[in-house]
Amino acid sequence: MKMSHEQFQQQIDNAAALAKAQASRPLELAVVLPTLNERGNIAPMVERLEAALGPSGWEAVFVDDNSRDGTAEEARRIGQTDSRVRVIQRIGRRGLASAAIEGMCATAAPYVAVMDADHQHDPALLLDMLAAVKSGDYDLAYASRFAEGGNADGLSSKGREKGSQIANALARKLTGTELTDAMSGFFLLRTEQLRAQAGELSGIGFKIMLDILATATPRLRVKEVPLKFAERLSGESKLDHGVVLDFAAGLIERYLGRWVPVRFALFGLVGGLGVFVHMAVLAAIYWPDEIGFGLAQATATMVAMTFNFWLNNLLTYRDKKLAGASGMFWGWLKFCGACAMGAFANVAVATLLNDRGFVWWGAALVGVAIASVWNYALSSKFVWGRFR
Ligand SMILES: Nc1nc2c(ncn2[C@@H]2O[C@H](COP(=O)(O)OP(=O)(O)O)[C@@H](O)[C@H]2O)c(=O)[nH]1
Ligand SMILES: [Mg+2]
Repeated sequence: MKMSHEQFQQQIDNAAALAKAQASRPLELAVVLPTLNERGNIAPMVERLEAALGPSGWEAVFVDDNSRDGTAEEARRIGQTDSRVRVIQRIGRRGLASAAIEGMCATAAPYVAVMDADHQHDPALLLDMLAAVKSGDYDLAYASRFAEGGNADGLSSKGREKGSQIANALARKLTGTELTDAMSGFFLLRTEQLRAQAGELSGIGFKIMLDILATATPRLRVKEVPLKFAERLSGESKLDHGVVLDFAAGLIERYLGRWVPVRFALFGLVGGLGVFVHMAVLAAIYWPDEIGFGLAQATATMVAMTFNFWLNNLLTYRDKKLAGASGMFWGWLKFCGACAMGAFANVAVATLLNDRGFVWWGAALVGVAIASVWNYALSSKFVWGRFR
């Protein structure tokens, strides 16, 4: 049957009204996606979000730590024609937890979710999670790989699965809540709740959801939805998941963090171990008749410095870890440079104090303290930080 002009006009009007109604749905949910070299995953992710959440009422906030593969450019390219897509490009910064916090604080949406950008988390779960929190029965909803109906096949190793189990047991103690997957990085809550807690969150190492659950008073009511954890779509994993190590750093941060910055505590710990390494190497290679003290001491110093660099990279700065042969080499060289200056300051100050009549061990300790602070400040800026 042929359509009359009026009918045709009516259809157009209806379609326009529908489009307007959809387009003007107010912003309800922000999905925060921290990214590091995820260029190929951005466009498909936006498509999947649209498929799961509909044409409006949501936005995606990609928080990119200045990825070399042009992830931020790719997100901006999409954002030019799609205002639901936003980008926070962080320069000279690294870290999943702090990226998530910043993204969550950068939206006007009343509900906010955090998920991985590599497609291991299924956006189709977002609506269920949103419904749970909107109902008022729950404060936080999260996707669990180990809940009934979920699976962790996408986990790259058995070791990681084991690590998750240990972490769950610890988390139970910490949060007072039964969680099947405490290390999950896929969760949703009211943005207001997050903002109220933002000042308390550590922003390093510690899995961010766990940090939120552990710091909340009163305790949050948690809804689990089962997640079928998928293989990542493209790119590679950046996190090596010393889950247990992450957890330990988180605990230190939580209980000691208000007195000593955790990084400095870890740096000091590594420095202390370095002294043992130094003495052990010295004792092993120094034979007065064969190798002179100077040479032995220099060798021990190099070994200890290299050991300290390696352990700091693995532990103290695990969230900003240097990788690759050239990254490691330059990092190591700069670390040695920082330590050399620290040693110089150490000797200069200790000598001065000693000359002024300070007891010898007191002078030495002041020298060591100055060198530690100096090395820490220099290496966190130049080796692992802003100016690397
Ligand atoms: N902004 C930011 N994102 C990160 C960082 N490290 C990892 N990510 C992102 O966090 C998500 C999870 O990381 P991934 O490497 O897949 O970890 P895995 O799934 O646990 O192996 C991905 O979207 C990564 O791109 C980081 O230092 N900064
Ligand atoms: Mg992943």
